[in-house]
Amino acid sequence: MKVIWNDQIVDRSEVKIDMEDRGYQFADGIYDVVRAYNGHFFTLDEHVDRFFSGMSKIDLEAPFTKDELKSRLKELIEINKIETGNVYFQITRGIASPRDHIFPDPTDVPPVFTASTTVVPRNQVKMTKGITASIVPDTRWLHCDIKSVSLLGNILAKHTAHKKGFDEAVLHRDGIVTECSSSNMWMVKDGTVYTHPDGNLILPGITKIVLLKAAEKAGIPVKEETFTLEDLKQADEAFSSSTTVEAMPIIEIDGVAVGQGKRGPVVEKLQQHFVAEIEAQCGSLTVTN
Ligand code: PSZ
Repeated sequence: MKVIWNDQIVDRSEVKIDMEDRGYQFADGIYDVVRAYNGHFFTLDEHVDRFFSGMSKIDLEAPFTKDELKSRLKELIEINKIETGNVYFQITRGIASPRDHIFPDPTDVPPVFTASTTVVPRNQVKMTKGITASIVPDTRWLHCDIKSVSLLGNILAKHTAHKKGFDEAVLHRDGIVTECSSSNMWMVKDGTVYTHPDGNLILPGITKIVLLKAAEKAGIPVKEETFTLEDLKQADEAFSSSTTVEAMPIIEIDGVAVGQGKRGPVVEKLQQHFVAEIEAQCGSLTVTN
């Protein structure tokens, strides 16, 4: 498998990451993950737009244009022959030694860009069966809209849920559900779908954008409004969304069934529309359920 390292495509073993890289020292960087189906990227423009917006939020100037980045990523999946899989890409503020909290002058210190691929099939069994989750306090910082390479708050929450035997962590601040540790969070009550509005407390998910459009097409009412842990307890359905899991039913929270304790009709309808959108962009999928 080849990877991108700045302006080269090389074997991973050839990449040299400096210990004074600000990504390593300070988590001073931005990343994104985009999915390919049938060898074609899905929502690549949206992921690249978010990546550029993240860079501008941390005052990091891109060393390439959006089009240059897109063609480089396309080149990588072609070289690695990725049909269905993920591309992880990240940029850091470069190598500045000695270590200093103050940003280096970007004319002296170029950013460091890397990208790699993994083959990941769609997990249709899980998408049908659903997953379990646990409620965990959201102790992250107040810039959750930035897809920072610092995921410590997210992975600590995931670890807390995993230790207890649950698949995902549903995060809350003072009883208000924000999102999950690596996905956006949704609930359904009386036919209406609820999800936290964009802002500094959640990541503006690309899958969320696709699902909002899918709901509109399906005639399912959506409210981008906050909901509480109490609301979630009364929900008919719950699901999470991300690039890797698409729309994933959450059938149990802390051992208590959500609604009927199985995938509900609203998320199933959204999944069908989601597949239709993938097929429109990437060609037909083999859907088994
Ligand atoms: O490999 C990784 O680190 C990935 S792949 C997808 C994610 C992480 N996460 C997406 C994510 C998230 O981390 C949080 C906190 N909220 C929402 C999402 C969903 O974003 P999209 O839909 O753009 O993947």
